[in-house]
Amino acid sequence: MDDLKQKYLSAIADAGDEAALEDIRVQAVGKKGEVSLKMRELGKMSPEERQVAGPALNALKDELNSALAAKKTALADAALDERLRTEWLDVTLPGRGRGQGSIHPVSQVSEEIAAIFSNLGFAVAEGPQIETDWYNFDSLNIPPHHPARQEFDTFYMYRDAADERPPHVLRTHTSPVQTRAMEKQGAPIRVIAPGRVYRSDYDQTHTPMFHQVEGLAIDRDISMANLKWVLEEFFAAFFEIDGIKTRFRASHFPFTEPSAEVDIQCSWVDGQLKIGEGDDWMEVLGSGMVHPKVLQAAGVNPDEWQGFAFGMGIDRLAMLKYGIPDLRAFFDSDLRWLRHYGFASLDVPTLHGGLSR
Ligand code: 2NL
Repeated sequence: MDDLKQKYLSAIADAGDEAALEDIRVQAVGKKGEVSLKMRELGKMSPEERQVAGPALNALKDELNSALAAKKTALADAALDERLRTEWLDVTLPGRGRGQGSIHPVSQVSEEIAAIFSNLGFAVAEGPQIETDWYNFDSLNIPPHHPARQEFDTFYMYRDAADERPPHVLRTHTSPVQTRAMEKQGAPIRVIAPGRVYRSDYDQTHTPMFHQVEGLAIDRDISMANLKWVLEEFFAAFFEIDGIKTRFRASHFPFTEPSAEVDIQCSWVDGQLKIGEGDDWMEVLGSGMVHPKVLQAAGVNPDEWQGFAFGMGIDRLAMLKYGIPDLRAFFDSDLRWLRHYGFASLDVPTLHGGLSR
């Protein structure tokens, strides 16, 4: 009986977990366990033998049961200690934050431009980015084989030889939006047309997709004096500089006559550009009085109506306003400038702590 006791006490001491301990309990003191079997043998014993073996077996059973209980408690304590050691949480760590989203600078500048012209009485018009060559060129006094069609580096849509629809292009400017607005609304009209335009060109100052805003004001007696006032109001509001000066230089566009390129006052000091001061000039837009043929093409009688139009690059304006040196930064998914210029919209934290794109 001492052998039995030693065997089970040492097995209990060595049990590594609660499952092993339960196996030992069943083997030792379970219904068909070794101790229980021995107890069943008591009936076959003589009264004298039973008197000694009975209490001894009961004592053994009690001792094993309390050893099992003690070991069970010890194992549970050890398991809890292990969890406390490994499953801790430092509640003083800083949170993950929410990754503040913000608007893309081109979208922001588009909205700023629309708000300023809205205050000047201009509506916002939109139109298709895939245009017929008639709307993109012919209606703007750029006939087939006109050299300007080459200058625009136009993307032509694929067209089957048997296709009877007119040729389509990715619009090279938003002028067709204004032709469509004149067709629909007639004169008088004051609209701006902001949006994406496409030219096959790619370097530090050109991307094949960029953003343009054009403006159009048609009435009975609109002149270039009105154009100059509107543009000076616009630049003063956009760059937040009262009395910013503009300079008009004679130029040529097929869709305007006369035409002018417009510069704004600026200075270059130690390679640093400052808008609205100094005696340098920065070219920012093209403009002019809408060509009679363009009015005619849009169904507006040029003997009755006249007006100005202008076009400028939104991306370039955003670069000037926010000091962004390379146009490609806008569209190359480069996040460095986003953070640098305070537009952190794509800075989303991930579970592994890196930056997601
Ligand atoms: C430039 C030149 C310009 C226009 C765009 C225009 C539109 C209509 C009629 C006449 Cl519907 N003109 N747009 C006029 C002059 C210049 O853009 O260099 N833009 C960046």
